[in-house]
Amino acid sequence: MFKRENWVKKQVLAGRTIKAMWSQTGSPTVVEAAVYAGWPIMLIDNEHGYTGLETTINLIRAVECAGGHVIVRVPWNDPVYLKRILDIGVQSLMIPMINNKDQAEAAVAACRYPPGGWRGYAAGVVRATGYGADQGYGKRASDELLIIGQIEHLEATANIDAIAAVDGMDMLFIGPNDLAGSIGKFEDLNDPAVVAAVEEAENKIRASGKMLGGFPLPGKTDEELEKKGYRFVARHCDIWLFRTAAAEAAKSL
Ligand code: 3PY
Ligand code: MG
Repeated sequence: MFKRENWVKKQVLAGRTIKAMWSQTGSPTVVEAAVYAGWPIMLIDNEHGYTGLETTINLIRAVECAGGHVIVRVPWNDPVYLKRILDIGVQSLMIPMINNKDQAEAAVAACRYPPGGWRGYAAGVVRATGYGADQGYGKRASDELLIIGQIEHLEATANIDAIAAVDGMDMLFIGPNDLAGSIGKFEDLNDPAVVAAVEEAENKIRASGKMLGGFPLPGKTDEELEKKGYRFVARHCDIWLFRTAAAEAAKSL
């Protein structure tokens, strides 16, 4: 019988560090090619990417058809959008700008069916259940969620302990660009103040016991993050890889 399990969550709970490629292009062909090229997890960026839900479904189909898995970064901590992205079958979500305990609790509640939350119900007809094929989904759905909150503001770093204490906020992912902007160092990731703010966030997240995610600051490697205890690293991005390769090829013009 149809039953969707969260492979990504299983990996991180087993102590493995996952690596994902950001998908910015909104192209099912590109994400499919990335999975075949060796990337088992695509991080579909619907915060800064420009895909709507219909395209997102087709991106997910392409990734899954090639044997891969998705994490979707939603545009914002918005219960309406969260409900819809969950209904299309996404189980691993990244949510931007989780700055305090209330925002973390609201995010988790929007993703969980009652009694744990207040996600709206249409399990009998949505893609998440195989359009009704998985009749046990409602009772199991919350356990299969991997909710990743982004720590990317000065307010958030001050509140990491309280955010991490929220049940269901499984992982905290540092966003160095927005964090830098919030401390007056916009686009200056090498500034010592930014490096220190990222380190402070890393230390607090590790001490909290919640899983840590992010991407390397300039000059750092994925391996360095793994050694620091990162369970999720997302550095490469489809459009960036294409643009870099295209610029290289253009040198011969
Ligand atoms: C940030 O750096 O602000 C992020 O959200 C990561 O893309
Ligand atoms: Mg950000």
